[in-house]
Amino acid sequence: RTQRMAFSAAIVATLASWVFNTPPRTDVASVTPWLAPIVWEGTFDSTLIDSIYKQQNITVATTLFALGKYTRFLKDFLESAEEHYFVGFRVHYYLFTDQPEAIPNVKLGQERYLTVKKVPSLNRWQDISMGRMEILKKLIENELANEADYIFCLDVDTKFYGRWGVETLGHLVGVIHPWFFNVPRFIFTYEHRRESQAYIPAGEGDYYYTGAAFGGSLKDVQNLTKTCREQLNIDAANSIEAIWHEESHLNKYFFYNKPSKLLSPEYLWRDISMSAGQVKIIRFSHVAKNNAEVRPN
Ligand code: 2GW
Ligand code: MN
Repeated sequence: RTQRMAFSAAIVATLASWVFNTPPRTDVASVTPWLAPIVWEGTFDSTLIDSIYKQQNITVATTLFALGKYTRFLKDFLESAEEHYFVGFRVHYYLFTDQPEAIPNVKLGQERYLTVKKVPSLNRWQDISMGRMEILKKLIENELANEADYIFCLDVDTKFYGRWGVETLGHLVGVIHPWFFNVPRFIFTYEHRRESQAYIPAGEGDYYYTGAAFGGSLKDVQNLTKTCREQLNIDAANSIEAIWHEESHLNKYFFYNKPSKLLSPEYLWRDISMSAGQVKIIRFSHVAKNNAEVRPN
């Protein structure tokens, strides 16, 4: 009976939002306290927003790292991205790998480009994970200036299952981590040691953001990668490593530089079988992986 009531409440809310222009989602916050939108299914009209961005001739750079055994994730990532990610818009993937010969041959659509860049193999996973900020900063500074308008930096052990489109564009864009969207702040796994540059005082912070997806305009993401890299270097010099590595530094950056748009966990789910009421659609998700098998020792 409660289920039936919830169902009819959802229908009434949808009808009301069409007829009276009322907010479509009342079960989630769709705006932050600093008035940045939080993108949830039902908060935007995809046809309308596509038509607005269609007039702008934009290019979205998308960076990916696949070192060591992580090249095995590329096929699913690229094939699913071609199906769901900025469909109808110009996308340029920049793929960093230590094995260009292991890149699968995926057929890309019109106005979709892939540039493969060889990087040295790294064995310490900390170097792979944290070296990304340095490489991203250099890519943006040296190559992207006249090549792209926006950039997204994504983990490769992932796959698209639904639309990820122009509704995600903004100056500085963070994605709420799927484990922390409906928990109190004291649960957030920020870095709480003062000695680290990623330090956030207990009881502070806004949201807990994932390190697996972030983006924005070139200028804003350049500043983000530059700052995170500097802070990571200071930590390295002091022999301290933040609890969740560059994700901790990203969270510190977003605390002091508020994102202009947030994406709900629809845009980075953790396991396709994990369920939650507010998440009506899974657009992008980490795939289940056997860490012992894919990570170097
Ligand atoms: C190897 C050993 C241990 C951890 C990672 C790696 C590794 C990572 C690798 O051998 N090859 C490689 O290409 N990577 C790249 O780094 C790849 O793009 C991968 O998606 C990304 C992050 O590593 P991942 O996906 O194993 O880490 P997660 O899924 O636990 O990610 C979260 O935490 C990380 C920091 O601990 C990052 O912040 C990441 O962005 C988060 O999603
Ligand atoms: Mn990952």
